[in-house]
Amino acid sequence: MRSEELLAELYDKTLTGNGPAVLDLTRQGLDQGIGPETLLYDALIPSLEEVGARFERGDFFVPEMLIAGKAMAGALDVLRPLLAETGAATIGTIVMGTVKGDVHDIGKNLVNIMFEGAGFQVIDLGVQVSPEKFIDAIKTHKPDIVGFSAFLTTTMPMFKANINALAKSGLRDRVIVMVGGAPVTQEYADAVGADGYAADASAAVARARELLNQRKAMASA
Ligand code: B12
Repeated sequence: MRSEELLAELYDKTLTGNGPAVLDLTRQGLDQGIGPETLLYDALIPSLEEVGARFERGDFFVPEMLIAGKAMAGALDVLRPLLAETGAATIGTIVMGTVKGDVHDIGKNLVNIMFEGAGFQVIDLGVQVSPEKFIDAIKTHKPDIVGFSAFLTTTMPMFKANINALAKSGLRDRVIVMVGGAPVTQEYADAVGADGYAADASAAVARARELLNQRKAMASA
């Protein structure tokens, strides 16, 4: 199969939530030399965006979203070691979680993979993470960064709730707060008082590096 055909097929099979075919095509794509980023950004992610658009129009329902999400997650398992392939020394620690009330984890998992690939130690708290659980993890692991992921407009306010909880525990200045997720914008991140926002996993790593360097420069000034 030509690369374009394979990517189109991967897009279609993700859209229809055909997990086994998505796995096959992902492996086949890698075998014939298509890069993991290409499979991700030119087929899998656009397909999930279309799933979301169809859900919004009322053409798809929750079960369709669920099977498409599962198919994508299967492909991510195959791509994970390739995306995270690096010998980089640990450059920082990040505690990551999807906020309370929200179960979307594909975007967060992708961010984690890219952070691991860039040499971060990632402590993933999973989904539906309460402010208390974030606080406990920050006390235990003393990360450089904490990342909050939200995919629903109704759960985005948890960013502020988490930041308030950090302030209340006296931890706000000890950790860099990054936020993200499909509906999140730079304006929203600024409004809730986060230190950093990024629209995708690669940008998240770049922004994290910037923020860490800024902090180091401030500490040595
Ligand atoms: C798959 C999916 C599901 C699956 C989730 C499976 C899973 N394990 O994650 C299931 C079926 C469970 C689901 C459920 C629901 N969903 Co849903 N879902 C989706 C869908 C189609 C894809 C999401 C996804 O994984 N995208 C792929 C990833 C890679 O997305 P991404 O944004 O590119 O991710 C990047 C960035 O966001 C960023 N990022 C992410 N996190 C972080 C964190 C940090 C710190 C940083 C810096 C960056 C960052 O980096 C990521 C990687 O590059 C979206 C549609 C969409 N357009 O997002 C709807 C969508 C998010 N869901 C939606 C809805 C409404 C729901 C439900 C309420 C439906 C219902 N009636 O029950 C429930 C809510 C359940 C809950 N309590 O959380 C709406 C939200 C609307 C809104 N404005 O709030 C969407 C937008 C669909 C739509 N267009 O209407 N969903």
